[in-house]
Amino acid sequence: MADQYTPQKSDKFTFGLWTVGNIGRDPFGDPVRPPLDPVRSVHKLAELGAWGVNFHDNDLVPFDATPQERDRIVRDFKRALDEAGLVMPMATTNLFTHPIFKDGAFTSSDAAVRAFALQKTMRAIDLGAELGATTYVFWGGREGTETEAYRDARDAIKYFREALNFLCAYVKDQGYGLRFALEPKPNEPRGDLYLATVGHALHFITTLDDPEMVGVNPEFAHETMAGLNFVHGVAQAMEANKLFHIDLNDQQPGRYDQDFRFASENPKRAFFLVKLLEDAGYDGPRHYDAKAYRTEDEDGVWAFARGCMRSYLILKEKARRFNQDAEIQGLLAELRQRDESYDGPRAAGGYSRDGAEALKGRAFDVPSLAGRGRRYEELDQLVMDLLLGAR
Ligand code: GCO
Ligand code: MN
Ligand code: MN
Repeated sequence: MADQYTPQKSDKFTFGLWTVGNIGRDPFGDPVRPPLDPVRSVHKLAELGAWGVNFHDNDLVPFDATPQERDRIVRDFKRALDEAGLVMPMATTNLFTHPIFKDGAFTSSDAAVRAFALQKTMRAIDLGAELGATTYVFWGGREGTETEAYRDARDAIKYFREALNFLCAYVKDQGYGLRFALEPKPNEPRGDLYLATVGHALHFITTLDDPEMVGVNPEFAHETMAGLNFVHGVAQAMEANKLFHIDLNDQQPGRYDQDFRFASENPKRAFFLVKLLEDAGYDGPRHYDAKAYRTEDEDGVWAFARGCMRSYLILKEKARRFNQDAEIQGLLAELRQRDESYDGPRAAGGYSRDGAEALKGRAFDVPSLAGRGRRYEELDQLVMDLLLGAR
């Protein structure tokens, strides 16, 4: 039944082929669902209101496909995209499934493996560009360690940098209009991964030959696994103009890599995320990197995909109501008025010797400043009322 939370293409929802196509294999159990034909996923996602799909090279073209097989698969897939009216805004490389990548790809200690990873990535970039991708994601799946006994982590970072500099140059040389987005993750599948958080990645980008070309693709589950606040990670990326893409899902801290349906575990944090994205006018894809519970059959997969988009749209509506709610806005205005009532020297105007002297000499009513409550209990309960449907 269509209602106001039925997704439209203009909502820019995208799914990875590997997400709806997840067959439910885990370290303890065999697949529970048969593989989904990518062409079927495209048609089904279009029917549900998604805007696009993304893939790893090998989600579409098997690792050992011949050039003829590759061309046939890509032709059929392109036709499906056209028929369904879906776009393919992001592409990426599988640098983690094949045993050759067991000790990493770009950061492998073996120079031949590093070179092979570059070759595979250039071919995958060609494929992505052919299908119209504008963002290319780098998730360092196996870029990490279980032991520090051999590879010096400083060398790993250097290898990573060499690879990205090489690939940025490749993309420019080919004239592809692609930007790169690094996806941090703290652990899984390796014991520890390099570029573990958004913060690590943001700094690393500043050390590249062409930092303008590279941003981040933060994932809800990844910062949450590390016990971090995902909203803060996204905000810092945005503030640095580096939010090139985003992976939405859900996760409980301290658990295995869950990739749950968006907002299913932490709806309040998801609300603040959606509010941040919408208030800031983020106009990139709302990409789901999540999977249906292993208990599900194919119908369950589509219920999962619908749920991801529906929850986003419900939270978007809640954010709109937050911004229009007279009581909430009244409280915010009162707080802001008080916060801005200080009239005197401060950091905002920048440093001057006179300003510094004036500030050093200024008398503050410390007990009164320290004593006044912030009213966040009231404010947060208004948010809870809103989220729980009581206002
Ligand atoms: C994970 C990652 C991946 C990447 C994907 C795109 O935890 O497995 O999130 O799903 O997002 O490889 O690069
Ligand atoms: Mn993930
Ligand atoms: Mn991801």
